[in-house]
Amino acid sequence: MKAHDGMYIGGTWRPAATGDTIPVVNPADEEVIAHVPAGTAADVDAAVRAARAALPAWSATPPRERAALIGAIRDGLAARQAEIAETVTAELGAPLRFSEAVHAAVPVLVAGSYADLAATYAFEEKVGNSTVYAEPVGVVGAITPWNYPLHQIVAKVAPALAAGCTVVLKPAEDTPLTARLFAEIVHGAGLPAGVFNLVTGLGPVAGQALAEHDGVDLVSFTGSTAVGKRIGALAGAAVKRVALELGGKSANVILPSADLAKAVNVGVANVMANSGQTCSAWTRMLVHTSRYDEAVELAGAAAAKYGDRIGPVVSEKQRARVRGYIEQGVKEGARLVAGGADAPREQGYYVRPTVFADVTPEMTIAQEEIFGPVVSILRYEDEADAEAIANGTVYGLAGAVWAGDDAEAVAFARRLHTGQVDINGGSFNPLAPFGGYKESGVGRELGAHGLAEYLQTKSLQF
Ligand code: TXE
Repeated sequence: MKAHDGMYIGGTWRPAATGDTIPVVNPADEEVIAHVPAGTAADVDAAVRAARAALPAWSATPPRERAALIGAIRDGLAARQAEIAETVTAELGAPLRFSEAVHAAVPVLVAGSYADLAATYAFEEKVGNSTVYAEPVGVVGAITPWNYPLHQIVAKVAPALAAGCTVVLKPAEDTPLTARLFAEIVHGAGLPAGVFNLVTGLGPVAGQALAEHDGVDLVSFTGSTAVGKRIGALAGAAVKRVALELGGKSANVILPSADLAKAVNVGVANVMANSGQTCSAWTRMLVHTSRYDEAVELAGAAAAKYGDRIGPVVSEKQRARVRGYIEQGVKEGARLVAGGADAPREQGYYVRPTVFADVTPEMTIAQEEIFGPVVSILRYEDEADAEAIANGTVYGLAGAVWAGDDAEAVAFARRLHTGQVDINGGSFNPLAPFGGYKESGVGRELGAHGLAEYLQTKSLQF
């Protein structure tokens, strides 16, 4: 396929109406690896029209048939995992092993879960003297970020299709090649033309046009809180459904009874994964004062072991942002125990695995999302103090609690104002709802809760 043929609208590939393109850069060596169409409002409009035209037939397709087609997408994702991993590595910079184990593998699980849910979900229910129908919301505008380029797409498109919605996807401009691969897989799965459409382009141009389009019934957005708030305001003004998955500043609370070495090592690994570009990353490590020094030593050693093994961050802009936060941390009096703002290599957007000790709750690095490989270690005096610190940011996306037994950790986790908590390590569950309290967002992704975002109910009374 020629690079400029990268948009998929109404079942066909096409360049942008203007013919303009955007370069795609490999963050590991700063080389331009491809160009994709720079879609504008005209392309978005064509895609929304295609999605509207496809909606009546798709929403009337029996759920089991929709399930079979989502299953075919799942199979396509499974068959092309190696190519997906290479593509994510090329445009995001993640180490190939991580791309294989996470970026290429998780979407297969998520697509599979929605093939199953589409077949089994109660789209019709008796409630007393009523029948309640769960009907598709309509045309979905999906706007996704670059940090988990394929997962973010599948976590929106699969439930939307399962619900009977049609979709226009605007992926992040940093990682459009994974999105194009996904569109090829959808095409190969045999979805009717117009059910899924891809418009590549810049956020303030194509993204904004999609968020503002009258023909879109629901905007599902994952990205920065700043853009999320604007999209939420637009949706509010238009009385349109919206789902927002935004930033986080999740706490990793290590209670005194926990296995400290395990909690610290897993905690550091959690932040270093994907070079810290994970909205749910446990970026604030909270340690009881009695074990604080020991934890700092363990975390410093854990980060130092990473050395050069983490990938770059996605772009020059993100590297500048992350370095700015590290410099700010030093300026505000936090103590560097590993890493720092200096460049570890001459080429590529690399940031050193960094750990800060003596971080206090009001510091910028303890409040704002850094989105880089940076752990902040905070001290607490007792459980009430830990709870206040953990809940003391505008965010509430995820977190972790470690204790000698699960029951103690669960009791503390129930006090956290956050959407998802890993108990003594936890493990990924594609059926568990994921999403934020407070400014981390509105709505949930994954599992049946994620499907419900794309449905509206109608009740008939007898
Ligand atoms: O996000 P943007 P950026 C956070 C993280 C990161 C920061 C900035 O802290 O450092 O955001 O990242 C599209 N109308 N997260 O600048 O701009 C854009 O094209 C409509 C957290 O990359 O929010 C892309 O597709 N759309 C996060 C998507 O929004 C617009 C993941 C996200 O980009 C738009 C990524 C507009 N006006 C960043 N402007 C998470 N929650 O996982 C941009 N976009």
